Amino acid sequence: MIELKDSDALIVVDVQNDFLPGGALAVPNGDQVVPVLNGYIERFVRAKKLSPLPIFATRDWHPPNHCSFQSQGGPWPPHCISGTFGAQFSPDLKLPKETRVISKATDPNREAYSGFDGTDLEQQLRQLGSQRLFIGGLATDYCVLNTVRDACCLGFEVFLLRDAVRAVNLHPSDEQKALDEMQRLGVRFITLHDLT
Ligand code: VGL
Ligand code: ZN
Repeated sequence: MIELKDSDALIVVDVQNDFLPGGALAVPNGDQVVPVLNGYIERFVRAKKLSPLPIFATRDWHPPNHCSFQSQGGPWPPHCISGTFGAQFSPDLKLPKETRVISKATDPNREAYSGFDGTDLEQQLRQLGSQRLFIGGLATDYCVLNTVRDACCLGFEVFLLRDAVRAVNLHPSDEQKALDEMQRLGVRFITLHDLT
């Protein structure tokens, strides 16, 4: 069992309409993470008496001419264009009003899969005194992996929400490769049942 403490933070990665069924870059079964993430959110909200423990939500927030789009020679269909419906968080994701939103990959000429890349996420976490990061969302083999990798490199203790991640699996083994790398980095895999 894991007991949450004041130096913990939750990071919900890219649970946006374009990554959900019917979206421009739908992650297979991506919608299944939403109710589970709501469970984690509830625990982080309730863990502290006055204000919730810190909850971050990252979002892919691309300009219409982003370099990752096929029209610009990149690998992906256009997705998560800032201000569009596809870039909005899932309407079923119950983010509290205190949620800190981190927008990334906003520069047309740079890809940024990690929530730390080109953002002030690390600075905010340091300011809060966060030490353990609980990370889940979409997609296991891209933005979750890169966010987890950076978090480990920056010295945070990382918990992967194993029941609240799904992979794109452009190649069928991508999910397993991502999980193997996270395991090698010393990440602990947990499920909602592990939280008291
Ligand atoms: C992502 C592909 C392209 C992700 C973002 O959030 O994992 N994947 N842009
Ligand atoms: Zn993207």
